[in-house]
Amino acid sequence: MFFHFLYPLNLDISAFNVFKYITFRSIIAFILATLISVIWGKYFINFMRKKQFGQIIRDDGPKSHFAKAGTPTMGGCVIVGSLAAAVFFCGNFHSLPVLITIFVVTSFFGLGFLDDYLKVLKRNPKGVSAKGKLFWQVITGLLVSFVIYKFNIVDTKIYIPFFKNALVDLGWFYIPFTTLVIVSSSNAVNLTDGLDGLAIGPIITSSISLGVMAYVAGHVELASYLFIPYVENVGELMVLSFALIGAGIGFLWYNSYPAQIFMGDVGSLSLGGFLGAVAVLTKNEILFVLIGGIFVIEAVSVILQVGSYKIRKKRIFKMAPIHHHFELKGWPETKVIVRFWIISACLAVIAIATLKTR
Ligand code: 57M
Repeated sequence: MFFHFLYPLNLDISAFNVFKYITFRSIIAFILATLISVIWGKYFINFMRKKQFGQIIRDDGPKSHFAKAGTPTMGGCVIVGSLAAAVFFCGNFHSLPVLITIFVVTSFFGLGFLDDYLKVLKRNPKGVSAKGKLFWQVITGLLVSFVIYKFNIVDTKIYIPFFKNALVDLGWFYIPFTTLVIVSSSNAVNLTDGLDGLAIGPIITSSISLGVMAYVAGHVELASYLFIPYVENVGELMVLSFALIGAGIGFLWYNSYPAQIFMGDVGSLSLGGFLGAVAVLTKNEILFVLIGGIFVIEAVSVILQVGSYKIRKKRIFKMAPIHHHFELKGWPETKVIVRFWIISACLAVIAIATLKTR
């Protein structure tokens, strides 16, 4: 609203000219989202506790998790709600990348909410079937990827870090490729969300990286100077990324060990979709493997574990995803979490550093 209703008044009130700047609106969005999520989080937790809408703990998991039974979940409503409120005030809805990202988050929020609603409120442990979830995600991904391809919002070339020139032009194959990026990102974040703060930490570091990438990719001079693809209006995704950083920090205030709330599928699926969509729209589909490295490691650990068990009838890890492996090795939960955060922060710094190495 600031951009659409206050900035046009800058001829009468010159101070409103600041609302033109992405950086200014990003900082406001960060502050707003942090305040809203910290304040709202407290009331949401109390509400979920009063209603006894708590997490059911599976009995085949680490014994240490049994104590978590009944912890309120669906905290993703607070994260995405705070993100939405901050973007409502600070966003630029003329930006197609912004509208596309909002669509992905909304669709995956709806999927996650339905899954959590069935599991937590209706006490149906199955929730939405795995096939049903994947179908919903793939349809969303294909829709978004087709629009990106059809309206040429980004080019179909794939760029890899350190190299100035494109690796390959995928042509129409860019549609399934970008669908894969968005769907994989959503599911990888979902798998990662298995310890207190383990998912939201890398979501915050990834949002910092992607926010910086969005700003430079949407800036004609900077994009040219750094030899990165320019994408019209993609800089506005910095506002959304900074809003997510704030909403994530506010959520972490409560999700830090011992967690008072979990984000639920409503959070993990939607925020994973956010990261995947922003990675595609900023032309960082490959660099995102580095930026979201923790999510990649977690997802690959599951693929390897399931593959190994199916082929060799033997496990590689004590338990997958890999955070459980370290838990069963005797690492305290907090040590696993903070060490994964450290890796994620290092990957974010390296990713940003690749901007100056093309
Ligand atoms: C998403 N959900 C957590 C919470 C969170 C194929 C297989 C790898 C699938 C995977 C699975 O079920 N993944 C589902 C992970 C769950 O967290 C809830 O789910 C939301 C995220 N979607 O917001 O609402 C549990 O995680 C713990 N938790 C915290 N703090 C948090 O801040 O402690 C979550 C958030 C919560 C809580 O205990 O209940 C989860 O782990 O299910 N399956 C697994 O991850 C299981 N692994 C497994 O079966 N491995 C097998 C094969 C299949 C690879 C093997 O290694 O041989 C593990 N998870 C559970 N039990 N719960 C181990 C068994």
